[in-house]
Amino acid sequence: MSGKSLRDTASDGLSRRRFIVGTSSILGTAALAAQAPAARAVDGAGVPVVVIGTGYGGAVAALRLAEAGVDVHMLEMGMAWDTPGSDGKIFANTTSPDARSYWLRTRTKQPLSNFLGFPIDRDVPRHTGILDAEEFGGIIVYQGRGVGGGSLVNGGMAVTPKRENFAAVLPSVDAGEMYGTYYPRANAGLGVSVIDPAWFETAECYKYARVGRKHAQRSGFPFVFVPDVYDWDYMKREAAGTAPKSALAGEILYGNNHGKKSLQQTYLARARATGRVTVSPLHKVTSVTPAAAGGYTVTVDQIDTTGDTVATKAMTADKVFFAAGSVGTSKLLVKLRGTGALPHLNGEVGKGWGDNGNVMCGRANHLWDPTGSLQSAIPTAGIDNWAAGGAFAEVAPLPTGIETYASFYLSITKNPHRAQFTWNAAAGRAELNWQTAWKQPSIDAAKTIFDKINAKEGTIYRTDLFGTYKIWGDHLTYHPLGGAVLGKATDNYGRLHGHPGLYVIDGALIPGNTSVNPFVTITALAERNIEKIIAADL
Ligand code: FAE
Repeated sequence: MSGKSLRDTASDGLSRRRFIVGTSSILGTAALAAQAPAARAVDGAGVPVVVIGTGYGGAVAALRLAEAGVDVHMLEMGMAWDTPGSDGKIFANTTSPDARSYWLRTRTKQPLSNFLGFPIDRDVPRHTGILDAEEFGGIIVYQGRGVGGGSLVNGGMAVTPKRENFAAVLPSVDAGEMYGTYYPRANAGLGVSVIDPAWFETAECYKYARVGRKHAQRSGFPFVFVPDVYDWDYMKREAAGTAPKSALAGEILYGNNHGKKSLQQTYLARARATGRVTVSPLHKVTSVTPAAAGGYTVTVDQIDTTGDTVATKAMTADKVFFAAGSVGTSKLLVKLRGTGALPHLNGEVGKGWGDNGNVMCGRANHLWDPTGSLQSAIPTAGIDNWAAGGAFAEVAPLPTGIETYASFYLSITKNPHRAQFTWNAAAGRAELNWQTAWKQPSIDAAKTIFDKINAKEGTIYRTDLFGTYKIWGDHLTYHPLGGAVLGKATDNYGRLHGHPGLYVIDGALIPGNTSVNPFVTITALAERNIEKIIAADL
């Protein structure tokens, strides 16, 4: 294995002083020492493998490579999220966002921007918080930032798509292998399970889901339980008052302090236990380019918690895995092609990006149909109208702590539009050409469910959640997918065309839609690809 050159352009001492100055106004000095970036983690000479990003794809790659005896260095732009703040908690509550909540914003950008018509966003100190609301021209893409990627902020809904839908999304992948081997492996690795149906029937915190079921079934729609990575026994203890509350305290969007098995508790814990995996948080990769002596030079900015660069480093690695998420990987790759750092990447890089057809809406129920003031923040059920109407709607919580008489839904829909990332050399940034109007097919698909339910129930859409008199949350996605599609920008296992030793292993491989929530598919595909790569390339 080659790789020697690691150059720090700032000393650790300087980095640390600037870090402390930069953050002391935000979280209190006591919490700072422990949250200092692990700068020393990258001061070895070159490494066999660099993994960019610590979400699902990155975590799978790191674990399996380490188990195969390969040393891995993971570079993650977000924080470690392993140290409590001054309130004794690692993560902020959804109802009271603070500095920890948003990635380098001075004002929150909540997915539900309004309630009863009033704006609910508030000022927060600029900080390397956990949720990035990344704004492109026509869409806001929400992403997790930190060690664990999206697993830190997501609802944990762990859905294996129907086999026929998977085959339509990724026809070049052997579905028999996926359903026989890799989906089961991913579900086991992630710790996926289903709610106890008997408990569901009586739990106060799932009244909203039972109302959702009643309305779905009265209109003839299939209603399905959705597996999750939340520890259901823990949630029972929360409900019984014998354990600190997390899902039942409204925690989700800015992290769960208890109960949820994020990647920190599953794949990444196992990866670290091998002793072969090093993780450097607050390290943002800016370039990858062929190294003179073979392998690749990876350039990385070490940042402080205000987002300022405190050091720029270069590592060399024989192999580099892009696992920065659909947006992160796509942005990096189009930049590297556009700037000539990786000149042989093909014309497919940047293409095939989609929003998994995400669209949100709320319904106003009658006063005799309350959805409950206590709502588990972890969704557990969905309405499956994919085959007939192109929509799978999760019955989502509105954990406000008060009775809202609202039913709230995040729909995943069959939306044919695909956008492209390109490198704007003049502006020095990657851009995405998604158009807001492209959400119309998603709205139409969601209406196949909710127009019918409203007609049956004599109810109407809420118009107060996404602005004033605005029904559809059509400005955002939680599920970015594509940009380096399997079999197009890469071969059938994620090897990037044009540059041997570079791999994509995250949601960028999936062409824009999975028909359900995506992370189980991202994990299973990563399991499939890394097995082949370890066998053939290492
Ligand atoms: P991801 O998990 O995004 O990890 C990429 C990592 O790379 C991140 O930690 C980045 O900070 C890091 N990174 C990016 N750029 C760089 C760089 N230049 N240098 C260093 N590090 C970098 O990627 N999916 C479900 O299946 N079920 C759900 O219930 C669900 N709920 C969601 C709720 C919310 C609010 C959000 C935002 C997402 C949700 N998702 C859900 C989507 C899911 O989290 C997402 O598909 C996966 O996290 C994507 O996995 P990747 O490995 O592709």
